[in-house]
Amino acid sequence: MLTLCYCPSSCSMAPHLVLEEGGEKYVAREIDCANGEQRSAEYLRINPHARVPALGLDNGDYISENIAILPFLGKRFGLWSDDPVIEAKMMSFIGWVASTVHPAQAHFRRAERYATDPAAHANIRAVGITAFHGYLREIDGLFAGKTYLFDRLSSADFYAFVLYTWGLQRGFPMRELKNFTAFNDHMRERPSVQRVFADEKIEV
Ligand SMILES: N[C@@H](CCC(=O)N[C@@H](CS)C(=O)NCC(=O)O)C(=O)O
Repeated sequence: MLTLCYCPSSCSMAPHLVLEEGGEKYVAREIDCANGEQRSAEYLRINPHARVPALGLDNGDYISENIAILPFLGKRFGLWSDDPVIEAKMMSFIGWVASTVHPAQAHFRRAERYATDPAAHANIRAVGITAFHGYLREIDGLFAGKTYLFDRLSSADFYAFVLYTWGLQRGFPMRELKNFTAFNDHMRERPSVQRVFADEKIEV
């Protein structure tokens, strides 16, 4: 059975949503990120990077990083494409989110990770906010005229959905992003999304 190590409201919500959508029985293990459990000796054996998500596999191994976990789960649950070109585009999107969009929000949420001089933090935060907002607008463009990012619902959509939720939680003017908002509103109707919001106590 699969096991997901997650922290509520974090990027691990993407695989959490995909697991719920997949419908297979799995174990959801909440890691107490607020109190540093991700840095405990026991968790470092699961993921030496001290981050969530980590996905425990049927054979007891673990994989970390959304860029590995989301395609893995997508393939397992039919939320992925067999077409090599579409697959490459899915990887392109997931890679861009993991390497660029997610770090932009770390710039405004965790400025201390990017400069030891507190005087620099306000500037790092401001740059992160502008960059993150720009990326949200870019994603809005990707949804123009589309229900999903690719030919059908995929694990990449759940990653995009997490970014919309973060946008709401962080006070960005998300309703101005018409295409992204239509996607969000449609996704919010899915029972899988409602179950994860209830489990992770998300109220936006
Ligand atoms: N590159 C990783 C990033 C994982 C990551 O930064 N996870 C955050 C939650 S969104 C985390 O574990 N934070 C705990 C901490 O920073 O100590 C991925 O895409 O999976």
